[in-house]
Amino acid sequence: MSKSRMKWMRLGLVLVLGLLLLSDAPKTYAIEAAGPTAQTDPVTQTDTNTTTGDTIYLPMIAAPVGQTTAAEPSTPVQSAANTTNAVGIICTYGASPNPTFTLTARDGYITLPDGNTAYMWGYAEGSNSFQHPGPVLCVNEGDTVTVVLQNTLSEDVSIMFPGHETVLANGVQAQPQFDGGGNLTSLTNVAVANGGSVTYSFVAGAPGTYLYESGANPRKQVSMGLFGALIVRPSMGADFAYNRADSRFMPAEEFMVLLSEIDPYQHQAAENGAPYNLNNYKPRYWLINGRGFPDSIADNFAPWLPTQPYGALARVHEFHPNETLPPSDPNYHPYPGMIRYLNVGTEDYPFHPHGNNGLVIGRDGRALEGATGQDLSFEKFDINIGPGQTWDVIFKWYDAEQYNATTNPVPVTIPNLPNMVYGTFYGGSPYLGTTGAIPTGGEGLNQCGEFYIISHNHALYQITSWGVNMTGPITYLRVDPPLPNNCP
Ligand SMILES: [Cu+2]
Repeated sequence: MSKSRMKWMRLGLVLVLGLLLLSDAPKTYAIEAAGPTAQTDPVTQTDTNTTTGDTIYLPMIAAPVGQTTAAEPSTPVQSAANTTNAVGIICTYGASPNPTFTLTARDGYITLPDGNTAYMWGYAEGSNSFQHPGPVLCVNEGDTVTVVLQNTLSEDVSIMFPGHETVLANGVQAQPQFDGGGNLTSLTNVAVANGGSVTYSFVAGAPGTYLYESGANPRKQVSMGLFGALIVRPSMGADFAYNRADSRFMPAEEFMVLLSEIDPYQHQAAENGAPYNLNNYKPRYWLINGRGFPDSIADNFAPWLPTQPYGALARVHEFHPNETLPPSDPNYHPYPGMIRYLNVGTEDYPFHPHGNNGLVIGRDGRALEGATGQDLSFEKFDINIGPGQTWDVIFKWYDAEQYNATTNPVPVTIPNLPNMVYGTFYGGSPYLGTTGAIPTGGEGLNQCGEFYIISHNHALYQITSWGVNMTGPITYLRVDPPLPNNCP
């Protein structure tokens, strides 16, 4: 990372922290107390922000997020891990090599950052209640995957598996569906309304990231929420993106950014069974993993978001600064983090992680490599994901300039307190792993001198929830200090 990039990153962090304080952020800030296996009430205190008077939650990240200090062993088959972690992708597994999933199309509601709720349709796991988005299905390359779709909704629904060939429906080749007049009604076989069922099966193909989504009236049904992510793990192991040694990543630092949008009038019409003219389609909300910021940075399974289980906070440790493998220093992480981006909306989402370039290693479920395996990955700052696309990106964060309060201080004068705007997550010191005094009234959500770096859609009109700005598709990269640290 160049010095200038680091400086821009730091400037960006300061600006963002300032913006956060200035923004009229909703009240549910925070990070759940623990994972779902140890749900305790978050600590509450009276909000010191007198403009809202609401109660806020203090962040108490207690659940482990896999702060491993050395290389994870490569596992040839999927483990049952990563189903309850507070941060990172939550996989839904079946039993390899013949995983079977039951997805039930049902309706429900989600909470949006402006306080509204939206009526949604979604794929729930088995007989579970509604969730948004659908479960993240994690399978192994070569698995024969069976997905049983059950339909409780009042119109026919279906599931497509783009990127996979030879999908069967009830044992025969899946086919587009037409009505009696020859009009296309679905791109694949359906589960009929009010209790119908269909069973899809396919062999999990090339490793990578895929969408699954309704093929029945998709401009309505996908918009209503009938979608989810499918991850195919390579035979090399669950900590590789592809069957390439250079695609290895830290399993505890694997994240999903599933981007979507909502036109509330379309959803209202669906709820009321009323007609809706798609010429009037106009999204007002944009979401990551089914949540808008600041809910997006809350833990997986945050109890106040019962239908929106997936958080989008990325939490990493420093990559080893000299990049030698195997790692010589167990206090750093030897492999990069990985983000799986998916766009299920109708327009480009130029997602933009501050602080470091990503290395794009795959798109649409295909590794970026030549015919004989040449590495065709490329570095990218703005990750511009087109509708229906998926991008696989690995990234490394390391403290390029090693700033230190005594040995290598930042080469700028820290302004006087009255001239500073403190962000909610600022720890009072610009040095990683160091905390300092924050002014009276500062909310003090920093835990151990960690950094928070914003990531967001850079189409700034999308950074809103129907006019409540600085919400929507925003999340953070949280960088913890090197181990040993005192982070919870
Ligand atoms: Cu930005």
